[in-house]
Amino acid sequence: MEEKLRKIGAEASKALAEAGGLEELNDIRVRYLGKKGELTQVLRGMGALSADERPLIGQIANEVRASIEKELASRTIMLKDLAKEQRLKDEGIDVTLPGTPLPRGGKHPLTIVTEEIQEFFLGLGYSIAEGPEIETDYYNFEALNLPKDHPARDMQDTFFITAETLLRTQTSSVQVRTMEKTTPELPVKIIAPGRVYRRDDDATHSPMFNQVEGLAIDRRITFSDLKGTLDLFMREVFGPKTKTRFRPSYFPFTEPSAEVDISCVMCGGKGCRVCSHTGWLEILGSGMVHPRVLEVSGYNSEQVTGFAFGLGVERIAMLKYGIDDLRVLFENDLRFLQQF
Ligand code: 2NM
Repeated sequence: MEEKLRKIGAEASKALAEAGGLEELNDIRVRYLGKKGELTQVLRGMGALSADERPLIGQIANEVRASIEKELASRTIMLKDLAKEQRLKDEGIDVTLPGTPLPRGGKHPLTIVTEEIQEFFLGLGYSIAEGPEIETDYYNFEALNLPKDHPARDMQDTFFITAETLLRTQTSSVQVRTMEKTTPELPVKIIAPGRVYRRDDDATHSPMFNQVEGLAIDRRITFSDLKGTLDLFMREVFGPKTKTRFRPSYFPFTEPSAEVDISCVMCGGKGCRVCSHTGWLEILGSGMVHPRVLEVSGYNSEQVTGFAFGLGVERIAMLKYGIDDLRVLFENDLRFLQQF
């Protein structure tokens, strides 16, 4: 019996050394150590042995089992390592190969213009303020000196959602919200960029467009501050030769109000098709903030004054880049976008 055990041990050892894969190792384990395995069979026969022989054979049987288990374990580790090495070799990535080139994106002309405007005003110490596009009638109209029956509401055909909520027609609502939060602190110097909505749709009007409005409030802000700031601003956006012209106008939220024109970017003021032979282009609206707007926003209009202005980003981009149809700005045609 001892001989038989030793033989099983030797056979198992040989089989393990020759095994080429993990599956094969498992077969070997089952064949020798399994319930019906060879070693187990031999041990079953131990009942027939005499009491003297039993301990010795038992010891040998345990030795053989232990040795098979040990070899099985080390061979398993070895084959696993080998398999892993092979896998790493197969999956190897050559990091020196050139990558797949991705086409480079670019900024949309409206983003370029908006950012340029923001940079200019940040440089003058203004902050950027934002607010909701779905507004209440109060912030979009009432607080801006436009009560419900005011005829100037017709200047902005409005998308109403309910009687009291609407898509904002201007970002002035952001100015009011900011003043409410800031009062009584001074100064307030903000610009409010963002989308606004009006019921308009043709080559120069879109139902959604982008606006930037600015607001400066402090003690002793004057119309000269408005003129100086906007004159500098226009020369920054349209070049140092740009001349500005301030024309009296009307807005319900400013008094006095002024329309700002610049010398035509196409002809320099001589007169051409772009400026309808006037030499001037209408660029933005502005004015001194109406005392009522200051009061409802929490400021004492006896002690503080302010100026405000608003411009359409699409219109500026069209003039700056010579775009003659507004709609190309929203079509996302790469042939257009790649020009910027
Ligand atoms: C414009 C023209 C003139 C304006 C007024 C205000 C506020 F909130 F201070 F009253 N924000 N923006 C304003 C003034 C906007 O857009 C053509």
